[in-house]
Amino acid sequence: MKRVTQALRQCGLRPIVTWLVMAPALLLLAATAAADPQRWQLNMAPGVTETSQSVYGLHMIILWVCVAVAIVVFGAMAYCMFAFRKSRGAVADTSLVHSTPVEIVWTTIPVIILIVMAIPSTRVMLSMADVRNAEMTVKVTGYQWKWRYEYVGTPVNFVSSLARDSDRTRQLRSGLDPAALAKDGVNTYLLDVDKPLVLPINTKIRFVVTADDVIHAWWVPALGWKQDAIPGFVNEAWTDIKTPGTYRGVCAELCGKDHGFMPIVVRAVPKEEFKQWLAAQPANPGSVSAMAASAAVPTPGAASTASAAAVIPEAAR
Ligand SMILES: [Cu+2]
Repeated sequence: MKRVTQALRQCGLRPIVTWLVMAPALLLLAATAAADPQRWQLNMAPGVTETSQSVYGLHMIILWVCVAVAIVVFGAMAYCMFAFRKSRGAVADTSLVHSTPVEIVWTTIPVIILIVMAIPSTRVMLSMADVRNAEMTVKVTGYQWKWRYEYVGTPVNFVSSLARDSDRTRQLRSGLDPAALAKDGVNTYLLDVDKPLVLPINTKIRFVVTADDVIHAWWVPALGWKQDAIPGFVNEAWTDIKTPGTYRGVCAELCGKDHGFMPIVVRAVPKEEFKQWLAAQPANPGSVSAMAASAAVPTPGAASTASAAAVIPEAAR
């Protein structure tokens, strides 16, 4: 090893080699630092949830399998084209045409590769679908062109729509600069809302997702999944956010003229802060889950008049 380092130093290659070793590590670091997608980002970000990180891991495994397959296949093609070229007097070998052993080999190898890839994929997909043992449930309803969030079992529910400053800026000939809406260096133009969805970290949260008019899709890349919001259907998903922060997403199903103007903002906070936030929210007796909650509270009218603290589910306390 010492001799290798010495040789590298002598020929002046040492800094280059150091950079070659360091660059992937730095890139990985940059990717983990930014949970939301960045401009010119080449790879997926690992996200901030268990699911998003397993999806990222899966994506990397499959990527490297594809790279290995590409190297073998294109390498063999390049070698054959060069080594067996006509100018060297090569004659086409017809023994491989309609050859049963060759057919068997090149069918079996891809099948084995696909089976090997299916094992980790199925594991991740099953875990993504497993909404059992959730500590709280949030109902998400898509509307043209906003989202309603209901903290099931509490009287808290509200509508989250595009932030006023983004809305003003997007108007035709508004003359306003979208770049002026950046917050802490993050561009929030069309990616900000009036009321973000606040969630506790380190909590398994189940989502039930539906829509009230047309099909929408609820998507926050940092959480690692998107879920269709379909009128008349209730789809499920879950998340367990590990890192506090603000994560942004958008509606991911073309839903009408303002499809591009119904962003999603998730603010993940420590459990204690979430409890305080939830307790401070005004009760909204108009919602279905609020009515169910008030029915569950023994003192009549308590849920609709008291603050949300009265019916915060046990898990959120
Ligand atoms: Cu939509």
